Amino acid sequence: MRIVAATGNRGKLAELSALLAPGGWEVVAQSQFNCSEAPETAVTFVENALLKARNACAHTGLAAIADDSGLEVDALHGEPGVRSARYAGAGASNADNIRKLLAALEAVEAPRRTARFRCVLVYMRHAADPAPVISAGVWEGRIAEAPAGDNGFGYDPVFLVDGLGKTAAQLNASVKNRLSHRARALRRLSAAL
Ligand code: ITT
Repeated sequence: MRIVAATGNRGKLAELSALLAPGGWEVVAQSQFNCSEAPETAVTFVENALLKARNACAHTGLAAIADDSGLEVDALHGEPGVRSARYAGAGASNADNIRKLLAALEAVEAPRRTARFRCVLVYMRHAADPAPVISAGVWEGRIAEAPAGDNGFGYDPVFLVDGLGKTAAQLNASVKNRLSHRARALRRLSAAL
């Protein structure tokens, strides 16, 4: 079974491939079809995921899975949220985004640095699919004072996982793929499928 991953994010692609492989899915990146990335113009995760999945289906003629995700920080009223990838501006690097986040939280003490990753997945059979399958997952934690760890991507080096005393970037891929917001959303998606 082939499915197109409607993402240009290599970290997400690796995780989605690892998570879907045990179910017999072969995940193909949309870039292999020269599919351009859909503009993320909506203000909710679910709408952005629908836009990305529909764009990939339309370009490839195949079923697609899209992931819209982000980091919600309570002391920042849920920011960066749907703007997580471009928190420090269009084309921002992970390091730029982390720097901006740590600066915004400079005066915030550890107990108030609570945060969560949220992931919404959309599975669409074709571009006109009237009933896409949608699932969501969250992963609770806190924002560290400084980055630690080299694994994962995005905000992983500053996301202290509840109960583990480690950042997500200090976990190996198989542990992250058991605990993460993406893993939780994918388990629900598999059940729904
Ligand atoms: P696509 O839209 O092409 O999938 P993107 O990176 O732009 O790639 P999003 O708009 O969904 O994707 O933004 C998600 C951002 O949230 C991502 O770039 C990271 O900064 C952050 N993020 C999401 N999941 C994460 C994870 O597991 N670990 C660390 N950061 C994550």
